Amino acid sequence: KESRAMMFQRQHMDPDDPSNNSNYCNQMMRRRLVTEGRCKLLNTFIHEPLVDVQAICLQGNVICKNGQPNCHKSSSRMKITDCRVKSNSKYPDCDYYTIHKERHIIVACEGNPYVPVHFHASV
Ligand code: T3P
Repeated sequence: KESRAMMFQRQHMDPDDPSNNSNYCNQMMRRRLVTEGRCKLLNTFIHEPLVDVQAICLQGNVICKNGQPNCHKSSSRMKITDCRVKSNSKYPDCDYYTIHKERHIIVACEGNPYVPVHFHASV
């Protein structure tokens, strides 16, 4: 069975450099099975080494929006791509805008080892 940590990697990790292909999100959202069952409205891919993203769990502790205490904000900005669904897209033909950014990111961490399990926000 897929762990929450593995699911985070599948849905949010892409250590390759940001692509200048405007179809990046359409391809990645499908390839990583993020669009199974519905067109997910917003999903972020992180273009940094996995170890650097895992290290966020040791960085600035912040309260998550749901009140949980296990969110962490990256001390540096990270290269990310936001995939935001186009309002006219109809499942199963999920159509996305591909939007590159450099932002601090907030992830929720869990477990032992204490690793990212949820992408919370970019700020
Ligand atoms: P997950 O918990 O699988 O990581 O907040 C609901 C989902 O939206 C959550 O999925 C994360 C995702 N999300 C992003 O990927 N990027 C964002 O900037 C925000 C706000 C949410």
